[in-house]
This record gives sequence, structure tokens and C-alpha cells, in this order.
Amino acid sequence: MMAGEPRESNGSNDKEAKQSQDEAQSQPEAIVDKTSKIMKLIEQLSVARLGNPDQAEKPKVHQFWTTQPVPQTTETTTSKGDATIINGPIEPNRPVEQIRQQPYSLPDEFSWCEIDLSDDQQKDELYLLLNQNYVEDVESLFRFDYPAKFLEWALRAPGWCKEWHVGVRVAATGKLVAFISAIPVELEVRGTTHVPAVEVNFLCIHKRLRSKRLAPLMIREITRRVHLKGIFQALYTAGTLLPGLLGKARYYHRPLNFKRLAQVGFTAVPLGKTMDQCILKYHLGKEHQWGSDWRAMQAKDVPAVTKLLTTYLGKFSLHAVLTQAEVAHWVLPRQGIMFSYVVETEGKVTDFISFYSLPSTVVNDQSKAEATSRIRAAYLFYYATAQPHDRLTRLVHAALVEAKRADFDVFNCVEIMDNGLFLKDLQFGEGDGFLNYYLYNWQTPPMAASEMAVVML
Ligand code: MYA
Repeated sequence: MMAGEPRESNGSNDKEAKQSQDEAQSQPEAIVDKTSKIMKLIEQLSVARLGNPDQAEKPKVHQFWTTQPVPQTTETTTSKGDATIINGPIEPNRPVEQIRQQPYSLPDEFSWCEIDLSDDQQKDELYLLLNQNYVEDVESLFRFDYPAKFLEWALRAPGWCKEWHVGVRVAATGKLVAFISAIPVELEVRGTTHVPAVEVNFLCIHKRLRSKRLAPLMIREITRRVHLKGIFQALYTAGTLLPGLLGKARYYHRPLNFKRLAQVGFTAVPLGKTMDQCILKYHLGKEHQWGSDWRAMQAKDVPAVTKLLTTYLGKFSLHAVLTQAEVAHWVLPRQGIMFSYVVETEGKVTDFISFYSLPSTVVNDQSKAEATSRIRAAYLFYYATAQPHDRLTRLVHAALVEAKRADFDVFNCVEIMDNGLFLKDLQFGEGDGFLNYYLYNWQTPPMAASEMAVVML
């Protein structure tokens, strides 16, 4: 959701501090009294800035995460200028014979299953679980609505295996009530190449089964299954702050259909502005500046796009190393899911950009305009250009024009890669959510968002 307009700091603590300061200045003769007032003022200012130590929240005890090979901190200081960087596994790899062979035991009423995404019925069961129980924004106004064919695409990337599509069913009824998944990825972390890893995603537990410590069991089980294939590192993102934070990236949103977004409460007309002024502000022309050099990506572009991406992503501290098969899987256009474009000048592909479609359900939509109300959101995916400073804003502008043409309501991104270069010029607004990045069993100093170049679906 878009964060509100920035307000000037004028909290009651500031007022109280000012009052106290004025009082102190009006009694120059009472030195002792003045000193004590100044002490009080300093105290008040500290409370305003740092919070009252008596009321400070106790640090959360992470019963599960303290047992896991992740750095036990949630600090975000970056590593710039640090000469002695530790960058490597926390625990050594283990031979497969030493890995637990039996699944972890679930409470008696549940059983493990594998979701077969080639089976429409199972795919729909997974769709429904996520559609009703997956990630919501902080105010629970919107919930991701990953279409079934999106899930099939996201979970069947090159090298996928069925053992990593793990479900939990109610033993008595067979109802699917929880899910977690992994797909393989080769990472490069601060120059350490060929780190075989998995991306863990779509962890979801039915709302009625929350806070029963099922998530740690599911994470242990997927870890065991990944270990059995000889992989010991993982990358995952979450809205939640957990130990081992690698970096955090704020969400940004660029309205394409302001009226619709305001109607469902995703954004609001700022004070002193009218709806028409907002619509005008976000108006995009029908054309972009690339002319006939711009076209949809085709299968024949895969080698060139792989080369462009390898060079471009290579400059970031965290990125995936993509094969041609992976590039073909992830970024070739897919009806209703993936939109990708290249700039081709005199027969040479020089730039590439992509975005994907991920609608959100409007939870309890009061307008009830449609049976199930949705926001059509486009998310910036991978791009590559040799000259981000000169060309990235134009590339993303063209992607916005395409997204508007395809009837999306909003275009979203997180502030990773070089995204900071275009956010202001293209009128992206700060969101109120963050995406936190984590590495499992890998120690490295925290990264700024602009050092990270993995887009998680
Ligand atoms: S992120 C998307 C997560 N899904 C949602 O937000 C959907 C809506 N929420 C839910 O379905 C539930 O609230 C979930 C927690 C399932 C999130 N990542 O069972 P509990 C810890 C990791 O009582 P519930 C995504 O998919 C929590 O701190 N841990 O809690 C990436 C606490 O541990 P501790 C999380 O609310 C997933 C414990 O769980 C998360 O019923 C990456 C409480 O368990 C979270 N998002 O269920 C998973 N949320 O006491 C890690 C809570 O220690 C992968 N917790 O604080 C690690 C790598 C594994 C592979 C390794 C291979 C080598």
C-alpha cells in the first residue's frame, strides 16, 4: 500500500520539549533550577528520539531461529569500507548419509504430501490455500492472489523437484492446510561464485492453524529435503523481521489507474488535491521513446538477453547466475504472466526489461463492484542495460506505458538493483511495506538494497 504523504514532525513530545526550553530560558537567575530543567529537557528529547527505556519493547526471543545457522542479528548496517569481510557458510556441508532420512513428525491429525502441479485439482487446491491465507499488507486490506498457472511457472523452474513442493493435509479429511516450496538457484555472493542454493517461497499456513509452531516444522522438513539433494544454502524473503537479516528493500508503487487505486483504498487523494489533479499527475502518454527499436522479447533473443543479464547482474553483491534455459523459463513472454521487451538497434539487442502480473484480492471490498474485487498489479522483474544512468529511466518508462496499455492498475517494485535511479523521475511513491532478504547458512555482512539483485516472486 502507498504510504501517506510525509508529515512534518510535530509530535506532542516536541511540543513538551519546546515548552520546557521556554520555561528554562525565562528564569536566568535560578541557576540550579535551570540546570535541573535542562536535564529534564535532555531527558525529554531523548525519550522523543529513542523511546522511553521503561516502556521499551523487550527483544523478541526467537525460539526456532536461534537454533538455525543464520546470523543472530537483525541489524542493517552495511559493510562499506570493511576490509575483513567474512563471507561463507556457517555450517559445513554434510554427506547425504548423515542427513536425517525420515520426515519430521507432524502432530497426529496432519500428514505430509507433495503437491503435483501437473494435476489441475492439486494445483487448484494450492491456489485456493494461498488465495485465502497467503501474504496480506499490514492493514489486511489486500492479499496476493497468485493465479494457478503462475504457481506452476514459479515452482517448475529448471531443476525443480517434486519433493520440494511440500504440503500438509488434515489426515482425516485430506484438506490442504499448509505449504512450503523450494526451487534451485545458483547464487553469487560478494564475489563467491557457484553457491548452489534454493529459493524458499510460498510458506503458508491456514489462518485457523496459526501460532501453533507448525512453521518451524515445515522449515525443518524442507531443509531436510534440500539437504538430501546436497544443497546447504538458501535465499528467502519475508515481510517479517527475522534473525539473519541480509538487507531490506522498501516497496514502491507507481499508480497507473489512480481512480481505481483510490476506490479500493490502496491510495488516497492527498489533502488539498482533487481526484482530477491526481489522475492528471499520473497520466502516461500512449507512446514511449524507443520507436521501432522496441519489441516483445522472442525465443531467438535468449542468448543475447542471457549475455546482457550476466554482465549487468554481475556488478551486484548478491545475484543469481542464470543459464540460457533459466533465462528462457523466467523471462520469455507468457500470456497474462510475464511481459518482456528488448531494444534492438541495427540487429543488436542492447537492452532488456521485464515485468510480471500478480493481482491482489481486495479483502472485504465495500464497493462490491465485482464478485471478487482485485487490483491488477505489475511488478518490475529483471532488466539489463549497459548504461543504467542514461537508459534505465527510459526503459522503465516504456514498461509503464506497456503496463498501462495492458490495463494494469499499478506498477510496483522494491528498491533493489539500480531502481533508485528512476523512482523519483517516474513518480513512484514510497510504500509502507518492506521486503526483507535472508540467506540461510551463509554469513556475510548486511547489504544495502542497491547491492542486491535477486527479484523474488
Ligand atoms: S515469506 C511468506 C510467508 N507467508 C506469509 O506471510 C503468509 C501468511 N502467514 C502465514 O501463513 C503464517 O503466519 C506463517 C507463519 C506460515 C508465515 N519466514 O507456526 P508458527 C517464524 C520464516 O507458530 P505462524 C516465505 O514464504 C516465527 O519467527 N519464519 O507461526 C519465505 C517463529 O519462529 P521464532 C517465520 O504464524 C519463507 C515461528 O515461525 C515466518 O502460524 C522462508 C512461529 O511459527 C516467515 N515468513 O506461521 C522460510 N513467519 O520463534 C525460511 C514466522 O524463532 C526458509 N516465522 O521467532 C529457511 C531456509 C530453509 C531451506 C534451507 C536449505 C538449506
